[in-house]
Amino acid sequence: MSFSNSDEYKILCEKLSGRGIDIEAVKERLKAQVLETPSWGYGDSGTRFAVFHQPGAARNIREKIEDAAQVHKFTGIAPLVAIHALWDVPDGRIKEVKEYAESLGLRIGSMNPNVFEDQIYRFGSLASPDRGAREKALDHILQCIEMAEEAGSRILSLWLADGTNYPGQDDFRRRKHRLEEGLKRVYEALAPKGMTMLIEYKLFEPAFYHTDVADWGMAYVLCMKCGERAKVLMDLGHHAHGVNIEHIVSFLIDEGRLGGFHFNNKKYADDDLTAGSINPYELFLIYNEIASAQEDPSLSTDIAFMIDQAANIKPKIEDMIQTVMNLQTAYAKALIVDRKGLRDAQEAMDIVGAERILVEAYQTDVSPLLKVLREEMGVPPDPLDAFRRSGYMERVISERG
Ligand SMILES: [Mn+2]
Repeated sequence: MSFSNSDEYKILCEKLSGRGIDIEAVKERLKAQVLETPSWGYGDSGTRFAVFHQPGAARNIREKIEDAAQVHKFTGIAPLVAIHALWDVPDGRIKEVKEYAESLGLRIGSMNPNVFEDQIYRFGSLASPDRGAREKALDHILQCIEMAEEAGSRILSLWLADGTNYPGQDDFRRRKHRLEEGLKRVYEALAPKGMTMLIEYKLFEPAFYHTDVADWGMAYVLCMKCGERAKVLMDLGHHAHGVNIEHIVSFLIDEGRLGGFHFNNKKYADDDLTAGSINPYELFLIYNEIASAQEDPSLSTDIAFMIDQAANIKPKIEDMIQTVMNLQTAYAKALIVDRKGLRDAQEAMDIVGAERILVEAYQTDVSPLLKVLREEMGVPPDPLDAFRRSGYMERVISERG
């Protein structure tokens, strides 16, 4: 029997029709969501204290791509995989990686330079007082643009570990000027190719006194100085406690400068936990801003929906499937918000009424809708359960050891 004939789906449809929701339109929008998983989320990872090895964890880029393909196979909405230049393609042979990904039904998503591991980056990369470090970083980023082009990737994601550890260590303004100069040179190389440069901000870590791109405002200013193809990348784990993330999302979308997300979740700092695992209501409120903006024809919502997380002890592929499912669930709930009712309540200054509309959508069990959606997309109704029963993990554990 098809899930679309189930009583639970019929009851949900009736309820949503009553709210004026077009359920077919909701499904179309859910089908159109494209998520990107990170290559680095499939290999062994850890904290600064220890790396606990997982049986069957991917050991190279081919295995990472194989694992990413599993996430897409079971969810149907994660066809992109992000590449970390030095970790994944140290020899620069991106064409082979691209072809292998395509043979498994994936495409290369964002290209991520690595300007934080080499010893020369001790005092930073593009903002470093060391000219040699700045030049090395710039050379590498320019190479990444070439690789991205070869890979068919449209996005260069820049995260710089630049910052200082002690007051007085370096001059804030001089660092800012060096950074601006470097970013402009990157932008000049990338914009004519039609690519987008994303600038990711982070409050602290690895630097502990100051970070050169510490928040969205600094990233936004740097983007404005480069040009319209430079946009802000928001990693959900890169804010201070209590920061209203959905407000930043809304503000940046309205300014046309929200370029992408790095989805994950945090309890304390940049914890890289499963998206939606700690604060699912926040994730819903973020998607609520996206869904609302998508319905405003005056706004462009060309946003890259990327995941940036690494499960240190949770099984990695299951973690990624869980995240994809949590993102899809949050989006589905955001799409069934009664927008007209919400606007009416806001205009009537009815605080309780407005909040109830959001909570009603958030508390709606959308699983009957997602089962029908997945059936229509030809993927299992419960991707996680299906993956567990597929025997994939058992096979790679025996093959990879
Ligand atoms: Mn990130």
